[in-house]
Amino acid sequence: MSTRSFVAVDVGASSGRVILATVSPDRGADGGAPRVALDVVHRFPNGVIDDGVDSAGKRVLRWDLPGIFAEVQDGLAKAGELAAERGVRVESIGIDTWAVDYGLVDAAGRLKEPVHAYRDARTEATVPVVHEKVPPEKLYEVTGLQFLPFTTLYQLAAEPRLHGYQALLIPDLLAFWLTGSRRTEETNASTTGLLDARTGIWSAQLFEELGLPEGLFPELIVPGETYGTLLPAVAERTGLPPDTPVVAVGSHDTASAVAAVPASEGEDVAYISSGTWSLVGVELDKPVLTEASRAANFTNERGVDGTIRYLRNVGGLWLLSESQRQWAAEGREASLEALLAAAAALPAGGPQIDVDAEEFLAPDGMPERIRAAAARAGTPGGEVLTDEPAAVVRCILDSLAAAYARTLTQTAQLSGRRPGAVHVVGGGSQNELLCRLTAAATGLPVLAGPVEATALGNILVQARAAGALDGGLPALRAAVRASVQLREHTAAAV
Ligand code: ADP
Ligand code: LRH
Repeated sequence: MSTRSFVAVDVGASSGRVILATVSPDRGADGGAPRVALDVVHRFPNGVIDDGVDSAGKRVLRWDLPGIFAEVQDGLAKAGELAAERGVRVESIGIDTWAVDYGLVDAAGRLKEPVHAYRDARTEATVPVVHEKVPPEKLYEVTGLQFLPFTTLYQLAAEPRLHGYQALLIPDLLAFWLTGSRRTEETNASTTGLLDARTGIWSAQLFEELGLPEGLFPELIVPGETYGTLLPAVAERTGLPPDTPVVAVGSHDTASAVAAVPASEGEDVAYISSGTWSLVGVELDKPVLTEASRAANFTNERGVDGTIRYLRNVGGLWLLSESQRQWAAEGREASLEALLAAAAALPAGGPQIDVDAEEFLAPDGMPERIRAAAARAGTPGGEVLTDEPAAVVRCILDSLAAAYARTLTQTAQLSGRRPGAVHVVGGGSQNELLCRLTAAATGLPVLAGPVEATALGNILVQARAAGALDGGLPALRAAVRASVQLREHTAAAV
């Protein structure tokens, strides 16, 4: 059987990539699972943009969506060129990005204003306003979503005007610009705080109680369905045929990453999706909506094939990348490789911080904020966190590993699942020191990889929709296992 080609557009908070993937349905002599090979044809940096202060003196942070869309089209053009060189056709395109953010689009399709980034301070004022209308206990009962101050519903409450506009989540906005079709992909819709966790559809009751216009979001679309085909201008700019479909995938990047966690069939799917955030949890088939779950701030986000991603947002490598940005600006050592080597040489048992604290959400001055938090937390031996970059890095990684261990223990208590290993996927799976510290803190074997889990999950859902492979998530995961090499870290090896 011949190979099949698909394109993944995967845009994270720190970088984006466009990937041409080859799926080989031919199971070969060993009768194994289909294999996927990825070619990253285009990479580009991403990050929040400082847009000054608003009338209340609050910092305004945005994303450059037109810039991202230009990069996406450049990537699609490169993918088309590589496919042409190989004499293959791009069968479809899938898009995933970070969650919760949206653009407001008018009837003519124009953006009301540049898109706000979720780290923007505007929701500080609106969280209490929303909770006044619907108390947090009630929100949890309906949506099963953890409290994060930047969840879409708090952002929408900051909008001076919604009538006459539709809210398009970021992957849906990119799909709209590619195809002209307006839809809301289900896994990402589940991060808005407006979807009913039990039914998987918009909660009419919450819309009413929060005074949100009906039809604010376009109709839902589930992974595997098609948004539409390329607009003529996009086909012209990218060189791809106009009949190329854009297929919905787990458009919330974490949903695509979890779909590609290389767990074996029958194994509990326990994961740390490690990038800007660390998403720590398990896959379930039903939400957990208990008061204990709410108190522990666990979320029930929707995954591919109607699964539940039962997890917590734990602080992530944002703390490290923001610190690196600061050190680079000061002319100090900022290379990841050098910092990690120096941090690995430091002794265990140093100062730790609460990586989940809201004080780390905003950009700028990260090392100083970390040192201040470490001083407040203190250590039994009275050690002080110096301003040496290596010491700060070690503090971040020790604190992340400890938070992962706490969260996995809680996951087991709240969900009743007791996984025998934890899979670390995403960019952070390359961080050997963090993987080793995680194995030591959790006492579980850590299986690291794939780095590009999100893109793999994106591709596999498209491949299945095109009939290039079949089966449920276990079949998709078998294809991941057949395609990548995992690295195992055990507590004993630390
Ligand atoms: P996002 O999708 O949120 O933008 P990624 O999954 O791309 O995040 O992960 C980005 C993070 O991965 C970086 O902040 C960095 O800390 C980590 N990372 C990337 N490359 C390496 C590497 N070679 N070694 C260790 N860590 C790495
Ligand atoms: C990770 C992620 C996470 C969300 C956050 C906004 O990229 O999508 O799952 O909570 O970004």
